[in-house]
Amino acid sequence: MRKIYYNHDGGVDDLVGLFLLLQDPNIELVGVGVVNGDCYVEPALSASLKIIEQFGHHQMIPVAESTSRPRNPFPQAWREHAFTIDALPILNNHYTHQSSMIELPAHEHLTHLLKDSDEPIDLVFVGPLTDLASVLKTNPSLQDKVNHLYWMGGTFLAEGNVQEPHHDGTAEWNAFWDPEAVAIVWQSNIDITMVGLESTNKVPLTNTIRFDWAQDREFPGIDFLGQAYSLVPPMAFIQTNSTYFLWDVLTVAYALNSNLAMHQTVNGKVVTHGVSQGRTYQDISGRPIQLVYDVHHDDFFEFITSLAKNVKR
Ligand code: AGV
Ligand code: CA
Repeated sequence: MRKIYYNHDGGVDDLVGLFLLLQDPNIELVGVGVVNGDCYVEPALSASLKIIEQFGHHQMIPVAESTSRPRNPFPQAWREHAFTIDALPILNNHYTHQSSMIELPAHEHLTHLLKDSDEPIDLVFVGPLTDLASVLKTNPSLQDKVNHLYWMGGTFLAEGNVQEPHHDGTAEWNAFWDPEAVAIVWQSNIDITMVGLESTNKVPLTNTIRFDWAQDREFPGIDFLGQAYSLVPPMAFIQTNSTYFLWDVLTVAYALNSNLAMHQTVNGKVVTHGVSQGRTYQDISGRPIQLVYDVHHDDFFEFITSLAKNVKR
């Protein structure tokens, strides 16, 4: 069975990504790390445990809290979404606190998982790369235990999604949170698929999608999608700084099914300091990255909807 490790930072789509990984019978989710990034980590951990217990088909999945800290923290308004997800009645009606928290920081937990595994593991990171950078700093040889890294982050477009007063707007947020971590991970020889803004820009949350999910809400998994995404604003008329895309969900879906999107190899570098910090850019001397630059939009939504229907009524 293919092994996947998931490291997320507690946003709405991070938690939906966890939910979807639990619905695929063809993979083994070997561990989860939760970073104090696009969330407050306490409710994000608690919500992760509830999602595993409620929607995890009796899988016991170890969850560890990250000790990673930002160079550039996320806006508070976004981080607060985790409190609401954790409080959703559909995550609290049966909760019995059975899921297990690991007493190690996430990067140490990941170190052990890689060391102890006979076969290489696939990593899915949908927040900053800090925990993986920490693993590689102390145990560089563990890069050989990574089969493939799928990362939601970065962009080679001129425009990123950071709008902060000390920055020029060229970076994507997960790279901006800890640019040095991107540089460290990119120095390794790990095979990297980067789900950049090129493709995630093509899967905004829209009111049509919300409406479709609402029609199917007798399926508990579809109801969960609808409730979770009710916290965030859709693409209605124009894109704003808070417009929500299915960034991490596309990353998870692509890791599970590479037919859903298109990729090409690009040589990339990252800016670690100054007004463009976190910017990823093409450079012939950069390291090869498999960039997911486009997506089969309708196939993607069909894929996640059918996974969500694996939760029994
Ligand atoms: O840059 C995308 C990353 C993804 O991992 N996150 C959200 C996803 O979890 C940061 C982010 C960018 N714009 C946002 C974000 C927004 N409008 N709301 C919340 N988070
Ligand atoms: Ca995220």
